Amino acid sequence: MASWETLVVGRPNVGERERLMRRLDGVLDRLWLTNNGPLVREFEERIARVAGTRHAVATCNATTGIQIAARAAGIRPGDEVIVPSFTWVATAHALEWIGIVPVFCDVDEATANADPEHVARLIGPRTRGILAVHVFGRPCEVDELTRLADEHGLVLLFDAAHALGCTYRGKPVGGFGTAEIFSFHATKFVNSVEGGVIVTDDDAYAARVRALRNQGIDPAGRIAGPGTVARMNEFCAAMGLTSLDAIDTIVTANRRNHAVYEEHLAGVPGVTVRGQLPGERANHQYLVIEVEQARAGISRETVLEDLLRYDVHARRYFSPICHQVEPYRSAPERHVPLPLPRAEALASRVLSLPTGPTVEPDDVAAICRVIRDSVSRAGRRLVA
Ligand code: T4K
Repeated sequence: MASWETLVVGRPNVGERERLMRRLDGVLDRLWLTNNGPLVREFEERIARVAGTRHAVATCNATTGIQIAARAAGIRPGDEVIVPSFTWVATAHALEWIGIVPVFCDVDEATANADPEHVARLIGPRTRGILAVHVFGRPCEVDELTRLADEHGLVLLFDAAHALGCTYRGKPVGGFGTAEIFSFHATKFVNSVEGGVIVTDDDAYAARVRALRNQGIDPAGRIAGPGTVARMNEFCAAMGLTSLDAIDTIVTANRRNHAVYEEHLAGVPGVTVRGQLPGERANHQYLVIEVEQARAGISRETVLEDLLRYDVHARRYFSPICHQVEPYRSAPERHVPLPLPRAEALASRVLSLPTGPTVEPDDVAAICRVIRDSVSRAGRRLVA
């Protein structure tokens, strides 16, 4: 059983430490630290293989990756892009920071993903794109969103921060829309400390992305226009490769933990474990439960506090959601033209619990006992 200090959502998966050290030694021997070094190129090649795409371009993080992906697709300041509110705020902030206006859509509570019908209702004269999110690694309604984007001439991007290694209709996430963006932040199941990767099948687009990432310098070494500095460095790539080497072990542990959570929380009133898309490959990196207060007799906040008493560090992914925080909350006319009741309801119920290779089935059983006890205490209070 793991020590309680490891029962924390977002514990990084380092992989085999000796491999990491060997890679870091190589970086120091070569004295090639950044600017498209050999480890970054290797990382890009390997991510392109996982995603099944022709190109993968590594960035310093996914947030900057989203910005570059949007700019390379021709989305300009003042343009509107439809984004689900139920996501990490980085999805929206990435756009807002460069003057693109996120307009929030509601989600399907079952999938936690953008509801295409709601997206369709939001398309207006200033809409230039859709940035959908594969929330918790569960692929969103790719076909319907693609159809909508084609019909209205919109750019379609996917924030795939959670979805490395997942599939939609048997095809790896990565090859949909104009581009998809993965995150390799320390808290992701495969991590490069900080990092992102933009994947695409479009050669010309990939060349633009590469230039924008590196001060606008094109593959021929000419300055083709303005760009930013969003390169991944060799130290981050060393971690990314080492963590990626362990991907199968990590996913196996995540899948096992998911099954153990389901087994131990079965029958707890008002508590459900969110599932993945049947028949598709999933990475199970987020273990998310929903606490329905009316049936459980306690709120999600009480469960969170009870877990913390036992040093179990759960997280409210995602709550508050984008349109409930600034600057969006104070400008509903700009960002929230329609009510988002389903995203709000979902946000009030979700709680992410610890998983990953450092979390053993015994730990999961212990965490579930705490939840079960919280709910049954609430039940006894109701009866008394
Ligand atoms: N799109 C989506 C859908 C995303 O979820 C994210 C990021 C992005 C875009 C943007 O990707 P990046 O630009 O970051 O590549 C965390 C992550 O910081 C954030 O990257 C992630 N989503 C989000 C869902 O979770 P916080 O504020 O909860 O992070 P923090 O630092 O409080 O840590 C979370 C947990 O992880 C804690 O329990 C402590 C643990 N932890 C964290 C770090 C950094 C560790 O044990 N070790 C560590 O080194 O946002």
